[in-house]
Amino acid sequence: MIDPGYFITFEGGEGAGKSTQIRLLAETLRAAGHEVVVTREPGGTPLAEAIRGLLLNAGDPPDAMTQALLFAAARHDHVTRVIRPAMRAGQIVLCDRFTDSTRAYQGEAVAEDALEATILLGTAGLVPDLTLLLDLSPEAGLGRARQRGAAGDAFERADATYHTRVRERFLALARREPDRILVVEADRPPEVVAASIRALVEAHSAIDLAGAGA
Ligand code: Z5A
Repeated sequence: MIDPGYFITFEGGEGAGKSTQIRLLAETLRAAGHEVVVTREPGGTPLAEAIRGLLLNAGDPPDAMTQALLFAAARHDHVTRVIRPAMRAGQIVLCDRFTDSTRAYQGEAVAEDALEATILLGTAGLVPDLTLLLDLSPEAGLGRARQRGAAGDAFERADATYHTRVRERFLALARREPDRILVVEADRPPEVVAASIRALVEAHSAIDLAGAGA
């Protein structure tokens, strides 16, 4: 059965503006009369939020395969309890990070076939309808996060070349799946980025952004 809802994920490096843009798109969609669920990964359920705490606050981070398995466990709980039910109810789900983050971050150290196996188990086959990749240099993104006063989680503390390779892996994923993953230049003022995102959603989905309430 095809779910009547729609699933949009936001991806990109640290500080790229994903949370900001999800909030702005959710406002636009709600004003147009849509029911919207905003969620995030790792997280979105009490169990997955607990796993998030284990992963992001680890003083001695586990190896990448252990991370991938924990992300998959968190994701399975999130997909089955939150994302799928919302889509069955015809809602639009906006999710801050999803499987492409696993590919971009854990893909550094886990072989592709093993990583894809964890992803398939975690998602039970769910693939986003649309993914917006907010592309920004790691220097700019980490600078924004530091300005905000973030303490820096286990991933942020990785060296700058690691974040550059993460960015390259995200862009390679977009080249591999150009119909699903759309690259958005994130080094522009938030309202300009938001306008680009609205235009992309209008052009690449059947979602009506004008709606009765707009
Ligand atoms: N991870 C993984 O390894 N594998 C996985 O499968 C998954 C995740 C799912 C989760 O971090 C970490 O988990 C992540 C990868 C790993 N680590 N890293 N790095 P997170 O979700 O907590 O952190 P984040 O995604 O990097 O969130 P963030 O720092 O909050 O970034 P953001 O949501 O993209 O940005 P923002 O909060 O909207 O904006 C950041 C600041 O910039 C803020 O002060 C804004 O006001 C400002 N901002 C936003 N937009 C702009 C523009 N356009 N111009 C100027 N300033 C702006």
